[in-house]
Amino acid sequence: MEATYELFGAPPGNCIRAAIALEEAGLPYTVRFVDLAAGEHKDAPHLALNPAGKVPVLVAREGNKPSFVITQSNAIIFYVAEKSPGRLLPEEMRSRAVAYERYFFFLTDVIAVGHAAFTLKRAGAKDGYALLTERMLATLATAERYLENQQYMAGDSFSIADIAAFTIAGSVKTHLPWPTLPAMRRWYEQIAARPAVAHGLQAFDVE
Ligand SMILES: N[C@@H](CCC(=O)N[C@@H](CS)C(=O)NCC(=O)O)C(=O)O
Repeated sequence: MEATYELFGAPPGNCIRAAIALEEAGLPYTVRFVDLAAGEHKDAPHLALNPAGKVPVLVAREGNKPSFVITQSNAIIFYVAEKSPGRLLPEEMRSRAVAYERYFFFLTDVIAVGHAAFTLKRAGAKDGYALLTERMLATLATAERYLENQQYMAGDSFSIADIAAFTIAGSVKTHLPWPTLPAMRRWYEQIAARPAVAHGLQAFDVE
């Protein structure tokens, strides 16, 4: 029996990346909005799925039975990529290694730094926040070089590297020096126009 999927989540980037991956993979899934503000992620039904009390969580179902539960947005994204050969990762091994390289560049050198900056902001550490934000934006801008001679972040096909890059670029859109980033601007508009990306971005919008 073919599995169907439920993605438990909320609007922050970790969940949005997982939703875009499912959309781009074309896997059948439904969204289960978890109200973080109301503390729903700390309630017993959610803790039964993820004892860490976090989102996203992906539940695979065969019939009515959950057959598989996985947490951690990046584990979800890789699982989804493997379920949809060629759609989120190149099949050729070296091209795939480049996609990993770029994906982890955005994840560890840009997104993680952005998360650290946000934590400092919440702690009132203004100088640290400014320093890490500046570093994150400068590092993100270096991705211009990936796009000078190719259409996507990791070559000639869309990949998980584009998902990571697009969500972080979108969240700091108004702070990027776009006049100096012509290739990234072209790429950003092209990724934003993908229907699967647009659907994934709105996955956790509540009416
Ligand atoms: N490394 C985890 C981070 C998960 C995470 O921190 N999720 C946030 C939302 S983006 C969350 O559940 N926050 C609620 C909390 O920590 O109480 C992942 O990538 O899935």
